[in-house]
Amino acid sequence: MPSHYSEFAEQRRALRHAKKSLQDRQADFTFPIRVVDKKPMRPLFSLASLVALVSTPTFIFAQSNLIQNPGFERSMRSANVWAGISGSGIINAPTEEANVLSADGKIGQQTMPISVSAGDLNKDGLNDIAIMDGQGFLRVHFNTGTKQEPKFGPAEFSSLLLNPTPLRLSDLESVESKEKGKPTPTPKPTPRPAAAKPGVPQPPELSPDQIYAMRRVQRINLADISRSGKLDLLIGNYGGDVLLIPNSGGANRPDFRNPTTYESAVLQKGFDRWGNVFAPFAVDWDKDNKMDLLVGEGSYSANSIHIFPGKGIGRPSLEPDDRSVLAYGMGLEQLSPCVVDYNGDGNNDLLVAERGGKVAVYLGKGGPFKPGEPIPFNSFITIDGAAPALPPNTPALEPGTSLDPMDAIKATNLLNAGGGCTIDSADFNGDGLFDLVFGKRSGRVAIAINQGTATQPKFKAPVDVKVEDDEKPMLVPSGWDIDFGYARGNYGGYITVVKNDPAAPAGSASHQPPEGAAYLEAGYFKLDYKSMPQPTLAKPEEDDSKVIKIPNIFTFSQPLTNPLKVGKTYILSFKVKGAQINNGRANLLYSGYKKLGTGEIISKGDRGDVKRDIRELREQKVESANYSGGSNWVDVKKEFTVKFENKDLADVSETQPAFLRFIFQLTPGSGIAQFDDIKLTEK
Ligand SMILES: [Ca+2]
Ligand SMILES: [Ca+2]
Ligand SMILES: [Ca+2]
Ligand SMILES: [Ca+2]
Repeated sequence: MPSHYSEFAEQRRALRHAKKSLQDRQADFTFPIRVVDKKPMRPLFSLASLVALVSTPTFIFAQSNLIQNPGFERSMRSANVWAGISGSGIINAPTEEANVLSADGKIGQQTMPISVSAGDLNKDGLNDIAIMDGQGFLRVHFNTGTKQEPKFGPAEFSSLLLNPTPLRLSDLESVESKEKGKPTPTPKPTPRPAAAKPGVPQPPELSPDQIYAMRRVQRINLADISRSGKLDLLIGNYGGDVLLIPNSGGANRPDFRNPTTYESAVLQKGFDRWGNVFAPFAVDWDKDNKMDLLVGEGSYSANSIHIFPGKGIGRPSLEPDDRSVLAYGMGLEQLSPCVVDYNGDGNNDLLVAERGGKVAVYLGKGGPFKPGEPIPFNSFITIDGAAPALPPNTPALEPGTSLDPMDAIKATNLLNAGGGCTIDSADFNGDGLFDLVFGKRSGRVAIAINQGTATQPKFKAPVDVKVEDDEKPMLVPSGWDIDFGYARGNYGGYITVVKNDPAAPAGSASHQPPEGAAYLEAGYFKLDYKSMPQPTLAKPEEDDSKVIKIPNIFTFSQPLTNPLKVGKTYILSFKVKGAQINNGRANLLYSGYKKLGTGEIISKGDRGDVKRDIRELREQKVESANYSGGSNWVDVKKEFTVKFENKDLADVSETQPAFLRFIFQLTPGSGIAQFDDIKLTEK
């Protein structure tokens, strides 16, 4: 497992959800009503930490409390996702997984690299690094160094978030909100614009889940499309859309915002898509003073670098008739292009990163681009510009020809960014030679400085980029699942454990827990950006009662390891403090379940299919405790008796495993909520 996973414990959860369909994620997020047979529950913490718990005097109380880690005494260090730095001071952004073609020819889930693009976004003469992360946040690490020596600051986020991931609640919780009179509009599929001209295929009917999946795996390129002197943003995605997001900021203060509608930013006019996992790159390839658009792909098609020759200034055209192949992948996949003059002959050359992390070189011939005349593969970049160290059985070459990429890739001394990567170039040390920057599968960014000459570039192995910052880490509570709205664009939001320790993370002045030595806190970091405007929360769409798109909702939850006993009375209690908390509630969800049939084969289906008797009874219940916070710690208590209304469940003696979720809304930027001493005990 890549090390960044442990550094992003919370994000790992968020992104595990992000890679699945909405339906799958709903199953994850919701109350586990699908549990049919009682299975032994996985322990929420290791034996070692259990022993540690036993050795503390609080164990007497912990024994009767059904909540694990009820006072947040146990926690794990986690990176602050808003700073974009791992615990070891290295740039790190969340990744995502997608279904793509693998080396063995099968479609399967793979971790996709983050996307990078380099450029001087704030016009201070130093090249900055922009990242599109796995959730679809554009974050920039501005270069705070000198012309000769780059240094990078913590991430600054733009307000762009094209594909937020909603929070799904269970049926029960939604029933509860309905009782409060909350409207439940039916979710509307996103409309597509009408076909632009006759003969253009009609828009496909896509479900919200499909639309969500298509808009993932965003790959970016910064380019001055409008020739305004500012860098605009091109985005390709999994579904094969290419979008243009104009830079709406000032000359040295870039700003990227959500377009009025997603469709208004899509460059294609029609709906037919000829590839996927698109990686756009805008450049005047043939130097005719018209910006051309290159598009790398993908997963399932021929995998090539395509070119749409420019017709003028402004929005590039992506009409299907204008597409030509600039370079064939010839077996290389997941192609990410960038353009440099590799050999210093004045003609543009093409560098293409592929799914193995190697970089293919295609040398340009110069002159106007002629459709039907793709440029040939030349070589892979080697370490130190050495001759490729090829296996002895490599076919001999005719003079003036190049190896097939599938042979050339077998050399043992190729530059490699550590598995599938994205690529861009910029001069990071002011020597006039292009350097390379990679977005990696680990969520890190690596730079390879060019140590060669204008005609013979030379690179050492790429080095992960560090960040100069003293950002304090977060502490994720063990045994709890937390959601501070990252996936919905809740900029600056956090949930962390705060310890009674002067060096503890952000929090109240006192840091004095009402119980033990730690408590849980939700709130907002002050985002002190130097080069970008403060990002703003997306306008919340109208929420379904179960599908929450509001950014500033926070949750923390835990499945209970033991069932509740029917007929017994329990007390749910906790301590809470804070300001500007809205709609705060703690929902304890439980259900009764009973099989009515025998579960044996009772008939055969039409085609001999076995049909089973699956008649069963379920009743779901929720007990809620409301809270709003205040300047002092307040005790909240809710007493309830476990019972079911359905008389047929009368002989059920215990519930299915129960689930506790705290859910609340904080005023963006200033709301704060603190929790401690959470107990669920039998009376
Ligand atoms: Ca800069
Ligand atoms: Ca051109
Ligand atoms: Ca060249
Ligand atoms: Ca350089």
